[in-house]
Amino acid sequence: MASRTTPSRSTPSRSTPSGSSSSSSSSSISRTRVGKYELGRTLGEGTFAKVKFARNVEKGESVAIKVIDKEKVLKNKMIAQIKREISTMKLIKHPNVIRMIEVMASKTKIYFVLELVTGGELFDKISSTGRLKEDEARKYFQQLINAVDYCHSRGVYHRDLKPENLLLDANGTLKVSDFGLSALPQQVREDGLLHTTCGTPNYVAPEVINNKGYDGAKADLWSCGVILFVLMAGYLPFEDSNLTSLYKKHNMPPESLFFDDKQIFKAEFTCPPWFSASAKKLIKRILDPKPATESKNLVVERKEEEPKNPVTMNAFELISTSQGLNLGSLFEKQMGLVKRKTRFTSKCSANDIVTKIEAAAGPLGFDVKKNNYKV
Ligand code: PIT
Repeated sequence: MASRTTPSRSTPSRSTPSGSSSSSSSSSISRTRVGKYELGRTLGEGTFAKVKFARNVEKGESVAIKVIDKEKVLKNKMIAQIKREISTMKLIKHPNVIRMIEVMASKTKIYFVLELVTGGELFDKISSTGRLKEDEARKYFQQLINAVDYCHSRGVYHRDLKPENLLLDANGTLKVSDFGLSALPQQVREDGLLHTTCGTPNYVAPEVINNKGYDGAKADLWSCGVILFVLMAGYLPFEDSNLTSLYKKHNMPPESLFFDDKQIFKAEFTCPPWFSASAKKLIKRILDPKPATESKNLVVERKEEEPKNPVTMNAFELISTSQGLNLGSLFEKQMGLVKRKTRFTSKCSANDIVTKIEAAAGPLGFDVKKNNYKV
């Protein structure tokens, strides 16, 4: 079932920045200024954004700036996604995740100022050398797991982990990038699961493809398993054409491709002979198409259906809902789509606030109903 071809890139490529601002080519580089940043050459390009090399002219520091076209965002109804990407990146500060320095906006563009890394993509390591030795793959895998574990501990699920989104800095340290498809706890439905199908087919867990909801942490872990396989094998564990076209072609629920013995495709793969016994064992445990099997061995955190405590917000979440710093203001004037809400904050406990609202509402003739701290 394994594909013998080198995994193909699923997103437009990024070029490796030279690191210096390259005075020799200064005449051919446009000198656009965005605030205190002078934009340089393009490091990578996607459908909705470009990542550019830039220099902070006040501090002399080099950064990467992701330039997003507002019109494309509006046309493609991606406002929520961009907001989520910003909230996510602000929450995450980890040595193995690209750091967001600041966000700016002009009339037509949104700018994410990001940590500059100059070592290219992990993907390039496999395509240039075919595959990695187990020791090297282990080093990157450990860094990846550290980053993913940290993100999960903050309630952030990446949902599009693949070698192209793993960048390397000048010292070869792995940095996870591209949180454009990431999910935050707010997206978890009442069943405690995520429901949006996203990611890149080759790296996506079976339960993400079926529409019944999935655990974001387990889905990311599946992608890590595929990444480890690809790093050490030099090819994908699951055939691309099987995954992408089979469930479309047969017009059947994707999960049946994985769970029914009689179906053409199961999540079966064979480890190449050069994998060590322990690597095989680890990958087989991670690439288990039935995450419930895994749960027998692991403690799984379940979301309470009825929250016992009122919803709490951390500083970043609070900031992202406040008018002054709300990203809605990046869009609001043009679109009038972002709803204005008035929020009050209080130092009193939730119970005190509820009691006071009850006391005030009763004499005004209101029939007060309470449910999970909503009044
Ligand atoms: C670099 C160099 C480079 C690309 C990037 C950063 C991109 C980083 C990035 C992009 C995202 C995101 C987080 C980080 O959500 O070639 O220093 O969309």
